[in-house]
Amino acid sequence: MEKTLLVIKPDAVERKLIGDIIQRVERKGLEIKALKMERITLEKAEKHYEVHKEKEFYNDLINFITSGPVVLMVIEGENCVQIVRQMAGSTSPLDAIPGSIRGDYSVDLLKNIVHTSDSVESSRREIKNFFRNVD
Ligand code: 3AN
Repeated sequence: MEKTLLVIKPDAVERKLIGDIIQRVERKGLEIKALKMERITLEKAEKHYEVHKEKEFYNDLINFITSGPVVLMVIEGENCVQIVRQMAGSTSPLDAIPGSIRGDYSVDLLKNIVHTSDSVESSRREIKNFFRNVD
């Protein structure tokens, strides 16, 4: 069954949005297979965002994602990669429509509440980086 990684970023944890975001996932009917809260190490953050290494915002991204605790969850369900991305909303605050998580809670391109895997392939890589016991 398809799986995806959803990360509740440090800005959302600080703003006490953990419960809201978990509730959205549950209400949608998706299965939460694993869930934990931790502060991401520099090593894991660099691995997670390796595709952005050459981008000008890379350092800001690494500093932000390691700035405080995050909540990581593995979600399972048919087509869940695409479904959870739609629930998260577009990366740009100008495109993230109200009703989506980013559309409801953020106007900031960097501090944008959640991360979600962008493909089945990257979800496998990302889940492996953070969860040892999820296949
Ligand atoms: P998404 O998280 O929507 O898949 P990506 O993978 O393109 O977006 O970017 C990863 C993260 O990098 C975004 N969630 C956002 O926090 C940050 N980011 C993307 N583009 C920019 C940018 N131009 N300036 C600052 N941060 C950015």
